[in-house]
Amino acid sequence: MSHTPSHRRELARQIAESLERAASIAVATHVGGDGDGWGSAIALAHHFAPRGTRVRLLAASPLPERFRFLLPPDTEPLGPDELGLEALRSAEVQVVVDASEPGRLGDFAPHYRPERTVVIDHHAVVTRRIAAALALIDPDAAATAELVYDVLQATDAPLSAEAARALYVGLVTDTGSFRYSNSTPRAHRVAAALIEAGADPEGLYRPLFANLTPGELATMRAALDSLARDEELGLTWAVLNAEVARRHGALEEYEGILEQLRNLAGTEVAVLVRELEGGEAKLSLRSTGSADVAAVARAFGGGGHQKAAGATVSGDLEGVTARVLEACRALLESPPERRP
Ligand SMILES: [Mn+2]
Repeated sequence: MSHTPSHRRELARQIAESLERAASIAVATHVGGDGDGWGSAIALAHHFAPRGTRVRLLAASPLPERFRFLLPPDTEPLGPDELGLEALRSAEVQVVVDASEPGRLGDFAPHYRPERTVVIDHHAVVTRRIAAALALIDPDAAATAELVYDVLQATDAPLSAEAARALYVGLVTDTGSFRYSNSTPRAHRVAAALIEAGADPEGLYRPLFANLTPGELATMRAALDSLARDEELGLTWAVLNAEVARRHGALEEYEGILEQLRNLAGTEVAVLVRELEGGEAKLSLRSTGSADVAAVARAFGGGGHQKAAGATVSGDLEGVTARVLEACRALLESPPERRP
């Protein structure tokens, strides 16, 4: 096991107590849930359901196929339909993982009751916070999975292999397989404890990372065909129109494309703009250095971290691309000390 940092201990204990006391809990992550959000949510289900707690997983947007193998048997996350909303409204404790802002909760947002809400997250909160009775929010944590690990350590039940696997998926995806700057000594210590509890890094690698379909590879090729760059500024971008994504089958995860853009030598900021149905486009921004791409995302109504951020913008692909490139150029042209 790895010891919980002292500044988190009291809150982790209070959250553990509140979850242990509850007869029913509903757990949700943000819209567009990733490995950390789903891994954290599913780990809570694995930990508390066997002890008689009624645990419902909520899907503000569908669970990506590649995380489905983590689910407990006979568990299906509930979308924001009548059944899902009722599960949330009736839960004694309403848990949100990997999100702190109400805008991230999708159609479930209006149904949270602050006195029953628990938030566990590692994002720096920039807009409004979700009102909650208990909130363990620590941007120093490598992943929300690290904080959920701390909460589970504060319960009186040992960590199961299933919960450990789900948390390991959260850590490995949010740290870019332990390569990003959040790959802290603590992240590695928690990973070690999760492996000791039964997480198998090689066994998890294949379903997570080695599961591309031919259509997804073709989509990736189409995106890379559009690759363009401003060498002087270190700005690299690619676009993906909706027609290509439709033809080849949309990727559940665009991280692979972004990784190639980011890996191109000299890239400071990488941008992927993809056209959505209905006159919108999704921006994904990555920074390899000190440029704060979250500032650009916020200017387009989105958010994220300094090194990884995104936004959904209305407008056609060309117009949105031109606007985001202009914002990225302005960011890269500002002297580093004046960057937000
Ligand atoms: Mn996360």
